[in-house]
Amino acid sequence: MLSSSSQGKLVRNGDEKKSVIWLEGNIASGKTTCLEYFSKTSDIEVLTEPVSKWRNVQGCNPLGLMYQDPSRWGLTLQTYVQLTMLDRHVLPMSAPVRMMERSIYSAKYIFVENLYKSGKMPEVDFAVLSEWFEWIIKNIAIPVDLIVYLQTSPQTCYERLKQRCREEEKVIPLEYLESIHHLYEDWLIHHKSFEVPAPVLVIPADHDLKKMLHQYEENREKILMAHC
Ligand code: DGT
Repeated sequence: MLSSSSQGKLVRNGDEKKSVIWLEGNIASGKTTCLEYFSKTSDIEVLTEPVSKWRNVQGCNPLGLMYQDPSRWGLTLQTYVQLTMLDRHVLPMSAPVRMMERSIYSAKYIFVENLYKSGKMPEVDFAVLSEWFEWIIKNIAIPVDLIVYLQTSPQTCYERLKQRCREEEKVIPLEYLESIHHLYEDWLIHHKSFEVPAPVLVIPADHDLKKMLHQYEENREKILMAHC
């Protein structure tokens, strides 16, 4: 499904058209597999989420701290997520097509929103982060031509999460994934919450690996020709 709420921008470099795709989806929705598929089969630039930085900034682990005590460490993590995602967005492009795992938008509209709405982020922390975010998107160009949304059920993500057994994520309950899911659906499917900065391509992502690879193959052209 290709929705039409586009404000997609073109990035021009000389005469060459460049396009930027954001890959969005719940935790453990299969973004890594999707990125791997496209990086192996096309000449594109892939930017993964800087999770290793969130797990180790000068010897500290803000991701782990946030899961242990979100009220205390939510602002710390989200400030760093905002910085590191912005750093990704403004990197000069090294190929005509860039596929990027998540965005500064989902960090704010999904994860910060979730912390705040669930009562785990104090109002003052939310206000400061929101002002930072608004300043960034007003003053810094953050191009995007297409959002690919891997749509999963929270239950599927929960099963995958248990399988991969990442230390920090052992404390994540199903309810957390359900909240993230609803925020994504309200944003990208129902257009009920926040601005959607590009058209959205929805890929059902509850399937096994074989079927997922088949779907990526089927949607390949649509995704790689995002700027046309
Ligand atoms: P995949 O391939 O779809 O399983 O994706 P992963 O595992 O490479 O990445 P993902 O989305 O599960 O994110 C890694 C961890 O970082 C996960 O525990 C969720 C967390 N995370 C990502 N962005 C944010 C954020 O902005 N705020 C918070 N609180 N957590 C975040």
